[in-house]
Amino acid sequence: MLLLWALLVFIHGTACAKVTAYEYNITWVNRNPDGLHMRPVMGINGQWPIPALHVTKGERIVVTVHNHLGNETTSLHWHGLYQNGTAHMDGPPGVAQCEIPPGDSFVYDFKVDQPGTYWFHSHTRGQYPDGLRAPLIVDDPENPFEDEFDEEVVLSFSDWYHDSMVPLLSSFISVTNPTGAEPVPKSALINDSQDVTVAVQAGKTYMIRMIDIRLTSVKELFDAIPDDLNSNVTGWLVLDGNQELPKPANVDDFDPLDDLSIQPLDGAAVLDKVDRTVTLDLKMDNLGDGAN
Ligand SMILES: [Cu+2]
Repeated sequence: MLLLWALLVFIHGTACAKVTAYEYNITWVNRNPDGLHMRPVMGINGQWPIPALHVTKGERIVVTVHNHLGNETTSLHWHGLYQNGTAHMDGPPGVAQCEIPPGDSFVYDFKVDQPGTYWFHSHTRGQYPDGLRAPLIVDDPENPFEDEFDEEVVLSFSDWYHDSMVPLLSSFISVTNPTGAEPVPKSALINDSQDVTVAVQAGKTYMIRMIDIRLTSVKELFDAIPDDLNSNVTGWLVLDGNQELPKPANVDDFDPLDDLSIQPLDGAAVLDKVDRTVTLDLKMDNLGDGAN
């Protein structure tokens, strides 16, 4: 009997990863991240910007989500995680789970087995541009680049709307919008803010994790761009906090980077020149009811 008990403890002990539990109370909070317009945004535990979730590869996370929004259903999706064997924890309502109704809760419980830079966000309608989103950083206990940097910095980049998504979606998917013109945002944000400063020290090497959490902002996508739209946002790397910050530079045109020119750092072989081209002609057709 003692042997069986010892054996059970052994099996249990080896099968269990480190488990971290979180309680996420989702509520409306009022914020004005671009200094132009106060609006309700979706926060977690009264906080917005929502703090990044830092976990370690191999860890099991148990996130209990309480929907205290009152007027909207919700969900959380763990962007980029494969969810092998835990597809029911992936988040998309109507696909992986039911919506979490107001006043109800849902427990996300899964093992995180991929290191890297991700984010989590609501997967309900257009809810994440209403603020329900945050970086999800999975540390690698065996990071091959561990010795090559001293500290990490997480930066998220986003567009920002002054209207909530419920009215924006109903005017977007509407007979009055037959071309399916996407709503144009009002501002751009870094780390859900416009005055981000990152303290840096000379001689240190930083690994910067960059996350694109915007909804739509590709200039080419918009049918018309208002003249007063400032698509610039500036953040500062600060060496000496006693100095005044320089005025933000206004950039009218960006020099796009050809990402085919980026070389993989992990030594993976670059693919040879293409020897075969497949041409696909795609047409974006809009239906008469404005839905595309
Ligand atoms: Cu996503």
